[in-house]
Amino acid sequence: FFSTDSFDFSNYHTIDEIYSFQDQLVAENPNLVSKIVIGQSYEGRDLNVLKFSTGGSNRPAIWIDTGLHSREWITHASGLWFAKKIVTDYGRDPALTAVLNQMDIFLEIVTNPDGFVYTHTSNRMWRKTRKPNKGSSCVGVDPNRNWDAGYRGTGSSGNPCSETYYGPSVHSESEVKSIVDFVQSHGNLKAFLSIHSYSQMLLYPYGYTYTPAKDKAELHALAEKAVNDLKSLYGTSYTYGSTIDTIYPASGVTSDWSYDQGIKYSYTFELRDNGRYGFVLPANQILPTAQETWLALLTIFSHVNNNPY
Ligand code: PAY
Ligand code: ZN
Repeated sequence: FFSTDSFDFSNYHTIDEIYSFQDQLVAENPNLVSKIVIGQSYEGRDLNVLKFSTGGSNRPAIWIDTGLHSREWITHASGLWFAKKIVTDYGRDPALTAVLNQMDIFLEIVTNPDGFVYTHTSNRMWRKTRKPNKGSSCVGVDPNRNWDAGYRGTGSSGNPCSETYYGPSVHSESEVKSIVDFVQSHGNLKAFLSIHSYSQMLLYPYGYTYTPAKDKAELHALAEKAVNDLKSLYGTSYTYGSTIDTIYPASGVTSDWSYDQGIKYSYTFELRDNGRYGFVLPANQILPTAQETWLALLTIFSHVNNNPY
């Protein structure tokens, strides 16, 4: 009923529009894209992951998630653009083609669907999941404090009313647990890129400790290269470093978990802007944000592909 060629990437979209886009992209590119349902959200919505693969079985793979925090709309919008970019550029862009000839890419665009619907219907600034908390009138858990990596540590809260509530138990949120199960059963992820906004940062582990990651030198050098490439398009400046040194202490975050699972290339992106518009980034910044971020992603993809471990 529509072609992804006519999809309006320069505006924000509802979950129904995003899910239709995903299905249409699969229908148009059956040899390259498929959709995997890795679980259901608390309110029962499918947790959809797009798989980009040119063959093989259980190839080394790159994971990308956007929208874990529902108010960070620029990340879902960028994820949609990345999905289309991958199918457009495969076979045309030599760097992406080389990556996809050896690796798969998994992309979860609406990683917190209940929260995302809530940002459209009730509260544009909703961050957390929508699971009720026992003994509290406050709803939701911070899905970026719920992972088994320094769980309940510094920079997370035990108060269900807090925006950084770590939840009743580790991986209590099905939006988190579904990824944990997927990643562990796949067993061959080599990069894990979690995309948030805002602050214009490229972060690597750790957030829960000042102890440097054992691969810090390599992660730092690659981050520097990625942010330089990002900046080359529109001059957007990113800072980079470990989460705890660069933004603040944060425990139970996604990329610390993936790193401690042995996925060396674990990063968190904080997209535009620096706070002028914050989470409510004007739609006219979607395309430039997605385009510049893509350059950083490609740099990381190529490095991962060229440095097997
Ligand atoms: O994953 O490295 C990480 C942790 C940092 C993020 C977090 O607090 O979960 C940073 C924030 C985010 O994207 O959620 C930054 C934004 C601006 C916020 O809400 O503070
Ligand atoms: Zn976030």
